[in-house]
Amino acid sequence: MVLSSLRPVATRHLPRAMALSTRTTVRTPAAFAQARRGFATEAPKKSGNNVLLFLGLAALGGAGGYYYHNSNQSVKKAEIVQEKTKSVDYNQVYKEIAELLEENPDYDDGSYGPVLVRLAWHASGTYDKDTKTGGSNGATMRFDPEATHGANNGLKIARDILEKIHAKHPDISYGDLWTLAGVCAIQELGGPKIPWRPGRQDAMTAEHCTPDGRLPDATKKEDHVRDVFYRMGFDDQEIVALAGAHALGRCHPDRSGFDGPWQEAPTMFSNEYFKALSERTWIKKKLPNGGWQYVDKNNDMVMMLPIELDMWNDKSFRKYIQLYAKDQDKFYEDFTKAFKKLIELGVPFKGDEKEYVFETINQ
Ligand code: HIF
Repeated sequence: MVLSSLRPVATRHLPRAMALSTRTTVRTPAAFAQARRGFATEAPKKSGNNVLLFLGLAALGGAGGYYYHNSNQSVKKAEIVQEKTKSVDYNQVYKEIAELLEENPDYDDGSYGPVLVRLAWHASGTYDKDTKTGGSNGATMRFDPEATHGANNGLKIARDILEKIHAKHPDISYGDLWTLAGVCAIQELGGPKIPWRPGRQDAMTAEHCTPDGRLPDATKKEDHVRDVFYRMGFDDQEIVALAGAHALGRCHPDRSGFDGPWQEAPTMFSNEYFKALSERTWIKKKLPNGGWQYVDKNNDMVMMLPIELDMWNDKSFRKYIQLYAKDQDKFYEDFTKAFKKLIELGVPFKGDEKEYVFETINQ
């Protein structure tokens, strides 16, 4: 998603999450296999130990309970973990995220909302439907190398602010926390209600990280957008519906190399992105770093990425851009479905999870 030649060298980062979250669950053999499949490519290195542990716990008559991988943890302690897992108050988590969105008026345009939406999408948008790897399950962006992939520049800010919430609700998985935060930000900034379900499990090691290059590169052509989103299982209409999220937030020279918001109200979710793309005159502007972007001829503070004008010039994409520019309700309806699909890609739901439709804090 970034102009690779412009990428600043990201600081290496060892997330606190690595230290904080070191357990996983073992249930029946089927659930055990499911949990393992749910993460990413290969099996963890210590799989032999895990199988032995499982057999040992099964011998204790423990199948059906939740246990630590660490064999020095007692069954009794493990049961407490199960209890705590069950007790996550997702409504409260939503409320606390909503309350922190505007806690720092000096940050960007006064809201952490957009960067939280980007975190939820980058955690999810690594999904590959063929190999069933990537996606928000596992929250692998906690680990290097994924944390330092150029496309994820700047997302440490989002991960760090959510640590405060995780510290108060340690039993929520990071994948659930990050996606819930994206939903919260969209809703609190005036977007549609996005039904959300828990069910993501934390990967424990960096070996579950996805390879670099799965997220879009804004300097490439519209076919690249198709390659990336078709790989996740989206079609053209869903891709355009998702693209409306660029009504929110801005580009940062020190993150992607691009500069500015897509329209003048970057903390308000609306169909303004589609209106801007279809109604304004976009001209090329050179950037100090040697790259270029489009800017509005009448207001060069607002921008479009090179790939977005390519999308506008693509007939199939254009008809949906025009549709959503005219019909905000239709945009909200289609965005809701597409964003829910995005954050649920590859999540090993058991099927009995409660689905939440959170109330906004000022409701
Ligand atoms: Fe973005 N996106 N995105 N994006 N994105 C940026 C910022 C945000 C692409 C590129 C960029 C989606 C798709 C694509 C958000 C949400 C979504 C930035 C700027 C770039 C370059 C990063 C920075 O400098 O801080 C490309 C090429 C995409 C494929 C078309 C999604 C649909 C629009 C999936 C999506 O939801 C949000 C929100 C931001 C703003 C982040 C901020 O910190 O303000």
